[in-house]
Amino acid sequence: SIPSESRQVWQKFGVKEFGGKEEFQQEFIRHVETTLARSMYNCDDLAAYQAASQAIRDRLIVAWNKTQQEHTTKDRKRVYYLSLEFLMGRAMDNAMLNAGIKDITKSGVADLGFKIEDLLEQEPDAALGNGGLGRLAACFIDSIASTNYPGWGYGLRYQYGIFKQRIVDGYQVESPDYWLTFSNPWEIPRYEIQIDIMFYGYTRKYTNDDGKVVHVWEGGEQVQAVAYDVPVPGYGTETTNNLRLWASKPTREFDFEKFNAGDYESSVRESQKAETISAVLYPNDNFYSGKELRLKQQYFWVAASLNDIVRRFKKTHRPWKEFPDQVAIQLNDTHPTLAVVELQRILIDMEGVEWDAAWNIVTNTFGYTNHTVLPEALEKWPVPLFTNLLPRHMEIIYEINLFFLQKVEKMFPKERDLLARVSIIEESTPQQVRMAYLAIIGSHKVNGVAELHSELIKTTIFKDFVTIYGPDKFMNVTNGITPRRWLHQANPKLSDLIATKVGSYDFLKDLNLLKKIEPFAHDPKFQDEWVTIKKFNKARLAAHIKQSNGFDVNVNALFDVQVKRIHEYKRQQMNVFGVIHRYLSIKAMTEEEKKEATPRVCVFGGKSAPGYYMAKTIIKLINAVSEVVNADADVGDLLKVVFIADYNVSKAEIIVPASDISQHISTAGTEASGTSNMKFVLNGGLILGTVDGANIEITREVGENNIFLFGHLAESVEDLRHKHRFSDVPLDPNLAKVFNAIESGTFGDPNIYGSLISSVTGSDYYLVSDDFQSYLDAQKLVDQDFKNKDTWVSRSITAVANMGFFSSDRAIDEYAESIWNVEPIAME
Ligand code: GL7
Repeated sequence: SIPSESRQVWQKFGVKEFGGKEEFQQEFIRHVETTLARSMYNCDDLAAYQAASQAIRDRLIVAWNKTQQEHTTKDRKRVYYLSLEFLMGRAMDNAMLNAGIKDITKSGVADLGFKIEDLLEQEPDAALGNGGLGRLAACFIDSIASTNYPGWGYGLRYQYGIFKQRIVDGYQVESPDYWLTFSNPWEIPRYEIQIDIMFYGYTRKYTNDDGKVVHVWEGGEQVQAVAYDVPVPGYGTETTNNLRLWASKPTREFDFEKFNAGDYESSVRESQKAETISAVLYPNDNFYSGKELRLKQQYFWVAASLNDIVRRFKKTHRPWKEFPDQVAIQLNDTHPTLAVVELQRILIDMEGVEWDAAWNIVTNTFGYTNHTVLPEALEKWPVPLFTNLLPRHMEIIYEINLFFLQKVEKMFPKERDLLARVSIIEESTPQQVRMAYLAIIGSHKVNGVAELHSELIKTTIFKDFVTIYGPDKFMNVTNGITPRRWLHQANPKLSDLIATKVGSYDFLKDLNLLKKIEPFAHDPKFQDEWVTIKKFNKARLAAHIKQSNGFDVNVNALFDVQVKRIHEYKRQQMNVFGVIHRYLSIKAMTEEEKKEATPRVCVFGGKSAPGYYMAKTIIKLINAVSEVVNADADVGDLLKVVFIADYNVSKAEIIVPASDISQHISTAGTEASGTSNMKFVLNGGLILGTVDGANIEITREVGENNIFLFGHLAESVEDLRHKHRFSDVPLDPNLAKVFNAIESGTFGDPNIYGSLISSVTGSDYYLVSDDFQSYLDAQKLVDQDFKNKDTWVSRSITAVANMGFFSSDRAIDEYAESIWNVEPIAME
């Protein structure tokens, strides 16, 4: 360490956070001229973005260092959020806002000849996630920092995030998202933090001098994990936490022997193979595909993270049994479940802890969040593949399973079937490792993400585990969203208006303060301002549509939005069938009737998994309908259909504030929570939705009058499906008309849509026909109610006023209190 006489020099010149505008400008120019080696003669928007972000980054790093020092000195329990996805979007605006330097930067760059908005546009999205699950992780780490909890995220530094989507001839076309083309100012490479990770090989055991059986895992392939740290600044606090992302690289650059023997190509092959581990994000949402590379990613990430966590713990020289007092680890879905096994392995094989003591530590450390009940999304790994890749882990899983089943057998000696049902190993050919069961057995708490969902997991997929562990192990933490990004950044004008009534921006830290606008729900002046802002946001989206899709939409029309991953269970097909029904109705209207109709702009957006045929067909149909409807002179402004390509976080920030109605219309019981539903309502849009996921709690908070609900309830779904399987259920007559139009070629070659139609006329697993009439009725009500501008705006204001519960700060407080047992550390 530095000798005390030298420390004065350090302290004298220690980097300080820049205070005012001029200091920012000085830093900006320094980065243009040195970091970028440019000057005012060749500084374009991109270079200006890079220089500004470097200046902001420096500031974040100062706060980051302080926070980490403080947390280490205070030596209190930390939480680690393990997620294979962090759908962060852009960082710059958020960094400025949270660090409280937005005004300085804005006017600072303006003096230098730039517009802050243009600079922000230069940043590529960090799209290291698929959809809701990944965005939830991003909101959560924002909240963990903003509420001063000592917490880190751990993830993978994919070189390619979620693919880019283009629409060609109505079809989705994917291309790689190489988001690291220009160096990424928001990460700090930690080349010195390198961890060796092993795969394959074999295990053996021997008895040591003390007569103890020792297990070793050796041989096999080795790669290195290198850390990249992303500072996560809290809002209105100095706390700046860390998101550590791992990248894979070869242990040796290349094979010298092969190289010297003249075999250059194969000498570099090994090193390229190592790099593929963290190269690309798997593009599936709510769908599991059992690829070996995916399991490799999971182990690579989990092993590197645990190595890091354990190393940090060992520095405190505490006994192992205190590990759970210092460390809480949250498993974001089953993707990191191997961490349970890896920690047990470290403790028993490397640290010499006895099995039972080790297992106690493990189960007290982990919490598991389940995010879906869809069977096709539940991870199961074939035992042969698993054994080959991770032989020692497979042995430990057998042991965990054995002890668990022995316990169950003792508790329920007569129930033979129960053992097979709850075994971690599914007795299929080949056998499979059920990751969700392993996660439950290895954790002290299991939570769902909205009330209905948390009830459903207890009564369906995890029912037997409730019998075994009792109900207390299972709980609910309803999801939330960060109001910083999803209100203040996405909708600055609304945030400003709200602040005039709340008296400050404190609602961005305590969202329940939104209640203070409720008394103004019927105030004409406030209503006017509210409506003006919605119009402004609609115009902003209209401009975007003009630019990306090339046509105009009427900003006075009702903006009806469904943007989310394309999935049969989310039922975009029902939406587009509804649009066709609307189109046919308009075609049949008299001129008089047309005058009475409510004009609509139907906006769709979302990606399909590249291998998901049905979802791709839905995209094609939306685009085909768009082409026909938008070109039909009979329709005019009454209906426009828009598919916005490449929906991502940045586009959501433009789309969400512009909705009058947004659709969250999953078959009841299938959408665990949904989080965009919360974003839309927080921005003054009303929901058209089913009684599913967080829609239910949103209804409770905002009141039944301020939401449009329809459709069958979750409790009826099984019966309805049964009816479809065992009897002839007639097709809904309005849907039949829609299918006739498609089949008669109104939207091009009908053969394209054959499977889409027969999925409904056949088993109708997602109950599109069953819910269709109810959906149309709800839509009709929306049309009528939208005409009454006064009531509409008061409903919008009332809804926003009651959204306080859906802040991710509240969700994080609940996790901290009832699962992690961690406390905030205020910075001194
Ligand atoms: C999801 C759910 O589908 C979604 O309803 C939920 O809001 C989200 C976050 O909890 O998790 N589960 C899942 O596997 N994905 C989700 O988005 C991909």
